[in-house]
Amino acid sequence: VGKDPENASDYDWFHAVALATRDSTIDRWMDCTREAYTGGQKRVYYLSLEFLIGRLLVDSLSNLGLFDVAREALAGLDVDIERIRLLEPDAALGNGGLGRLAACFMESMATLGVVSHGYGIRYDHGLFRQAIVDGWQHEQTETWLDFGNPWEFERSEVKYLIGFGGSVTAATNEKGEVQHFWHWAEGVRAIAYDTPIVGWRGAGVNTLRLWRARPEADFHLARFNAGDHIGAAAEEARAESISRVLYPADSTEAGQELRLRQEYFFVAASLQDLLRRHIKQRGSLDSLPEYTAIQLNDTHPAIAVAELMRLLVDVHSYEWQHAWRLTTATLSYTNHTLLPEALETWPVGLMERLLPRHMQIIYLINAYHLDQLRERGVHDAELLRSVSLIEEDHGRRVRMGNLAFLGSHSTNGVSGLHTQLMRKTVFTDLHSLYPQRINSKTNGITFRRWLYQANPQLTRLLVEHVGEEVLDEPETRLRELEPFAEQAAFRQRFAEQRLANKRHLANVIQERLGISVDPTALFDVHVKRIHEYKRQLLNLLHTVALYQAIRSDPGGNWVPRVKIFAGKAAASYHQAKLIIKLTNDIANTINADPTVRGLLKVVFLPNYNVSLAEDIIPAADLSEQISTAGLEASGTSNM
Ligand code: 26Q
Repeated sequence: VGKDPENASDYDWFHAVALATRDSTIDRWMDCTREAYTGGQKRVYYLSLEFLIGRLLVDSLSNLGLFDVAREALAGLDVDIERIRLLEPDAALGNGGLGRLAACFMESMATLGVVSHGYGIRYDHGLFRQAIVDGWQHEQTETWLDFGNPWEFERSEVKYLIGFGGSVTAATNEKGEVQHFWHWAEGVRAIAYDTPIVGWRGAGVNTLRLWRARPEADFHLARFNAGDHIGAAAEEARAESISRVLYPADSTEAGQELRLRQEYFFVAASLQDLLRRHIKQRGSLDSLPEYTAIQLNDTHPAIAVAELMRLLVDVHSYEWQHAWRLTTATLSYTNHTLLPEALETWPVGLMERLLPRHMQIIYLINAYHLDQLRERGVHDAELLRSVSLIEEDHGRRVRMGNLAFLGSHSTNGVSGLHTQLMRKTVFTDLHSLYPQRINSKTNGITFRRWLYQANPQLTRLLVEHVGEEVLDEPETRLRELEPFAEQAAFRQRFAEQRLANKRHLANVIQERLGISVDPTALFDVHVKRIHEYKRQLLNLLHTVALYQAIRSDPGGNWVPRVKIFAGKAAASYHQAKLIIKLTNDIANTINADPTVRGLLKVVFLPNYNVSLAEDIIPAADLSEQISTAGLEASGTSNM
């Protein structure tokens, strides 16, 4: 990094270690990329508006088996890796579970040797930083890129032009076929930024490709040269606003135009990119579904259905039915919620203005779909209305869930119960028409981050008792731990390890809040986005009830307990913000009351993120998973 060791700041050290680590992933990464081109493997493309990655230094070092080497090398230079690693900002390009799942899948696929690419947006600003002032949540801009991002490679040469607005014309070609031309009014450039994702023991290295929006250069320059400097700057700002900031809501707000522009922007860039790769490797798009699986992370990328149809029909001249077969055989859709307010719909008017050709294609998909049903003898008007892509009741809107379902060959829920409820509620009618389509894929987490890295002491205990193999085959080997449950010596070690994790969290609480908590108390943990259906309020009622019970019987046989809360509220979600304020007020009252004598403490740890989760979760004695039955699709912090 161009500094003498004597003058290097801790930050320089972090940067140097990160660059050295990145360097040792490159050879494997290039190998994997080359193998993917020569091999016959199917590629997985994970399209997601969110990747909630957290820090990468320890993740990469530990998966490469270089953590101890790095620690010793740094110690020889008088640098403590434990201090350095804390300087890395979290990559917080996600809101919660859905984004974290995407990040876990990327690492997991690299570990399993699945050839995969994540596609998303390189937001300048990730999820807001949460500050607590007088008990209230304040949102602060998150600036993860301020000191540069050592993990990414800017690929200036990988860029695509993405169109918006304008109009559509049709013409008959020499073969007598009608061809459509979309004359878009506004072009935005998508530039690729690649981050290598290393799998366990460096087995595979896959690519997370995030798109940044830039103005279309020539257009912009022409304006500038003509003397319209303000106009040129406005043009630039308008284009770049697309990748400026993550939408900080975890359930749908009123459909905002910028959100739709984000969705189309990254879908269009990703599809152009993966089709180009497929044609280069396989010659023609006829074999697309054989070699390509595109997974839609919720409906956020569902416009991919219409965009893939547009590319196949308008650009690659496929006949409609053939294009539809290729599209549905390539796409799959994961649903993460049944909450009616969280099901995405877009006003037809907005769609027509921003994506006129896509709106035509959606109408056509709908017409073929409804015709086909009538041919199959389905005439029930109510049923046809409910499976239509267009909602007619509250102003006409495009239903993105129905579009994603129809445009894919597989639609999955994220737990057994959630999948069953998809069949019984939101997708009943579509399910009755396509009974094979809905299936269940229970969520998981990567053991590498959430066990080996976040809980090294427990990992050591596992390795000592069932052997090193547990790290490679935890699904089968963890079973071998069972007999030790009865062994006093093992239980002693287990208890010590737990206490160490709780001491660490107690230190974090002391540092951040100035509150001292007893590490031997029961740590009762409720951490996740703040939402009424997740029922933090119910837990607060329990907290107050416990407080009153202790006050009325201070000499009772109480188990000392610390209630630990953390989580962000969407900036516009008034009720959720009020729940944060209530938590802090209850904490202040209880923590200041000498009659409870520390038998009960309440803390709200600000700015819950992946790194804080890594400190809290391994220290939980009790993990509160009390969402209203049937409303939590899966939950992953429970894992
Ligand atoms: C949509 C439109 C406009 C603005 C925001 C959104 C939006 C953004 C994020 C809607 C939903 C989300 C995130 C949802 C989410 O995180 N769901 C969680 O997914 C986890 C992984 O499957 C499950 O474990 C959780 O149960 C589910 O709540």
